[in-house]
Amino acid sequence: MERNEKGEETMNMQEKLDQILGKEISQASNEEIYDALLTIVQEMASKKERTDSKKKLYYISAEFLIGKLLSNNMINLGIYKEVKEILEKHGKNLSEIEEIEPEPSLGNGGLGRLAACFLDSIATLGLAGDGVGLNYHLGLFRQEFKNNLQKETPNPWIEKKSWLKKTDIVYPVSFRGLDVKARMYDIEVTGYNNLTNKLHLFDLDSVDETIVEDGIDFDKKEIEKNLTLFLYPDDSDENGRLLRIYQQYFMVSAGAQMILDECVAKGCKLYDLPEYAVIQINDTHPTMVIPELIRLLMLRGMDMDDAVKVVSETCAYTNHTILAEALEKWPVAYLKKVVPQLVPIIEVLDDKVRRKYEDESVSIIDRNDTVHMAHIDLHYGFSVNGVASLHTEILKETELNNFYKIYPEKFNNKTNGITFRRWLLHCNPALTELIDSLIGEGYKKDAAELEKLLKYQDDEKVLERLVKIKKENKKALCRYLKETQDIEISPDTIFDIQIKRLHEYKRQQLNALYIIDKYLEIKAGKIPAAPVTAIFGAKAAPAYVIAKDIIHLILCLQEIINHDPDVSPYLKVVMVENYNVTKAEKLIPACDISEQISLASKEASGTGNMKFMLNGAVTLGTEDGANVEIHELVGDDNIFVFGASSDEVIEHYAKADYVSKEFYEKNPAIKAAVDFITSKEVLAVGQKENLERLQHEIISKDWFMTLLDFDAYKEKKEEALEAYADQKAWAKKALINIAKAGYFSSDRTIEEYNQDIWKL
Ligand code: GPQ
Repeated sequence: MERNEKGEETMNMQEKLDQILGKEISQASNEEIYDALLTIVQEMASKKERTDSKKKLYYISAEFLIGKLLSNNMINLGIYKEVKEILEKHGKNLSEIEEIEPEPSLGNGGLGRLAACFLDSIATLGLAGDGVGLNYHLGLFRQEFKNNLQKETPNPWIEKKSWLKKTDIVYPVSFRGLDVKARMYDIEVTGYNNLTNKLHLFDLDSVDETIVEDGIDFDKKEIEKNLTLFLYPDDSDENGRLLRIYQQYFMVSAGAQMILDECVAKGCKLYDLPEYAVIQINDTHPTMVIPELIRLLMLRGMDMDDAVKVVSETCAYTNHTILAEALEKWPVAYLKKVVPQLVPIIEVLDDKVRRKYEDESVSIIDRNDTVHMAHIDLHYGFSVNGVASLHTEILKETELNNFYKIYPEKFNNKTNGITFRRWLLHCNPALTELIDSLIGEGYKKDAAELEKLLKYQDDEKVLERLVKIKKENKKALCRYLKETQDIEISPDTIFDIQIKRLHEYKRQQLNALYIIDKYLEIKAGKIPAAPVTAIFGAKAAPAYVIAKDIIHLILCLQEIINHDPDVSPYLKVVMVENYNVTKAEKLIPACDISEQISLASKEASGTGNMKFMLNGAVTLGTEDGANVEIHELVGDDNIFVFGASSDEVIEHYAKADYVSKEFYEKNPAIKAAVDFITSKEVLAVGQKENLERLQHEIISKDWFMTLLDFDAYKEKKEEALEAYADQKAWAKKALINIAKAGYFSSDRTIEEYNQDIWKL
């Protein structure tokens, strides 16, 4: 026994583990050890809960892509090393224990992962800020590959013993003709050497997983049984879209009631709500929180004008996209079917706007009786921010220009960031150790200190160590891919990685066309100087047909190329199955070239780009999203930039003058690559319908201008591959990328949110 500051007897870690296990560590199974560690971490975390804050942030989001929590929490609580050593002493391996934890499936992509990084940084900075979301039982979906196609299956992740703590807190939520109860579950969010906040996830006791059959199909009308089954249920039919409204309202109504309760419990008079709460609305999924809060305040006796004022001073909105199809719009008729109580409020909000502004484009309800959710946020929130400086500029000057003219003071930029605890300390311990040995550990709290690494940019010993660490990480990835997918690749090839949601604007198809071009060159006898392994990971939304066709093409290329003895020594293709946070943590540290090739102007920020940079990969990218800021930070010599600029792209759209067919017909390399999609080689392993559809899309539409950038991409990629041959010069680029990555710590981003928006 040891004694704490108060002189009480406390158990050390070893004693705690022994006590919970009731046996020697060496005699316990990995499952038992995992359970015991979970108990210890939860107990430690809950002791650090903060209780003293007046004002609190509520980050409300449909997604929280939090990843596995055990190691991250142990790092944040400062017990990781100790536990690892104790386990090793007893013949146990922490990474094997980590394998046991299921990854929570509560998010889809960058938006959800950003929310998770933000929660980590909020707690790390000691700010009072909780997440509010939904507890999806079957998650997004699990991706499986069959016959070179994506198949979706449920992804159940909640186990008997998990990070979720069931609470007794229950809020009534009413839909048209249906009253339900929202139960709150909590996950503790530990800060690095700091306090603990919470992620509140609402759920319905009556949800029934057994109604799911045949992949991820289920009866969309059985709301009491299906409400929190899946994140983003298929919305290609009306019932699917209605279900999304049910989910969104369930989340915001329960969330709003919780927020009001917490504030009142702290002594808040409802007119003073903005002094107690600030609500950050993460894209438009939670937008209904605005009319719902107004409704709840009116129920508690406030008149509407006052309620509107109070809510407008409490809510702030983050925009994550300029893609028109991603900005949510709900027909009034749908809202009437699900949440009729909100419709009169939204109508008054619209009316107020119409009285003030003649410009129809800023109205909330349009001529087709459709509600533009973002417009509610823009008029009735006090802040609107983009997520990278280019993105915010495009919002101000183009996409939301009409709103910018009305409310210039509301617009601000908050360039995204990532938590270095997960994306360096945990996922790349060897690199972390090297950095510690060179510049000390100060960078773990102040990421800007990474710049101290710059003085080693010509230090051969340091550069050699960097190269060695990368090589070891690549070997580890090779072992992992062999074990999980029985794919064999060589760590002596260049690892070129594109991992992100599958979307046409992200242009995985451009990468695929390059791979075809390379394949054809090798077949024609042009042997590349350096062998490359092209690695992808991506899920496509189940109803997004072309995205699934692109996955199909990549899987076909994987089969053809990897089995072709003429080609595979120089080129291999890997599509990682069921890409998720856990897999990202293995892929990113092993990457040489980071593919960030979205059509300029379309990627709001990107955050994978930052994770790769931090782990010493060099970006091959367009001037899009946060790539622009990466470029500015590392300089021309340490990034490979190509392609049309966002201004050019915006002009092409304005003039509608991009014709993909002209590129296809005039450029023989493009024509050969596009034709190959339906060649006999690909048809031998693929589906005619899918491949023809994709090919037709590229030739006749190509909305995201893949062919426009093909030549520039190919040229730049060749340049990058050649540059790789000079290992020392490459390592220097890697080192400069790491040193300059400090700006992209989410601690910096959160400090800015707090200073400019939240003011906690
Ligand atoms: N993002 Cl609107 C998503 O992941 N999902 C979405 O529904 C929307 C945006 C991403 C966006 O594409 C990335 O560029 C950003 O880096 C990320 O949000 C976080 O801001």
